[in-house]
Amino acid sequence: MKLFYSPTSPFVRKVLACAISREIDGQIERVTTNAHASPPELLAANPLSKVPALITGDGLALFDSPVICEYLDSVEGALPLFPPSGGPRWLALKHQALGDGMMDAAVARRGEQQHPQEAARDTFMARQKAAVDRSLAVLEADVPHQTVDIGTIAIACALGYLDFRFAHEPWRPTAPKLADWFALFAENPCIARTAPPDGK
Ligand SMILES: N[C@@H](CCC(=O)N[C@@H](CS)C(=O)NCC(=O)O)C(=O)O
Repeated sequence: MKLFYSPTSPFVRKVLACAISREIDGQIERVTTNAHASPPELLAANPLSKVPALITGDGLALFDSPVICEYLDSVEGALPLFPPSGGPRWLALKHQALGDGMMDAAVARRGEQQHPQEAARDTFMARQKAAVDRSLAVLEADVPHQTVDIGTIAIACALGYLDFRFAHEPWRPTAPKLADWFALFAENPCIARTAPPDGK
């Protein structure tokens, strides 16, 4: 399998964390890709020009991290990260949606930071920040379980991205129970081994 990859993307981290958890990361070749430059190989796999995108062993091009992660869940026989049915499934999918949404908001805000300051930009950025702050409050009020599944992986990747790109806005003082959860969860190899690079 071939993964269009960026070491700073939290969505790529989520995909790799799933692969590590399922012990199939050795089957994935990483192709470092600047999605913003829209290289033709990426566009051939993903017309949206985003990473992650995965070419499967059968040559199928898949994109959007939830789709890729669910595909990885079908490879070989390790324990699934998507619970098959019932309450555990809906909770995991809801947590995945929350983690992905936090990453969408934080990535968008980070992108806007590079542009000249103007009222419309500031309104947009404040809206993204509010979405992340509300999500942190929801998670603090109902801290996730420690089981490694698609939901807890997505939330951990979102919190890791806040630490990586918004270290100047510490979230732990207002979410201490979530901070304790993350400290323990981050010891799992799938999170420990996928930390973003220092100082970028
Ligand atoms: N919904 C997508 C989001 C992926 C995404 O936003 N990737 C960013 C990097 S973190 C990207 O490739 N951005 C390039 C662009 O928007 O042009 C997923 O879950 O995979």
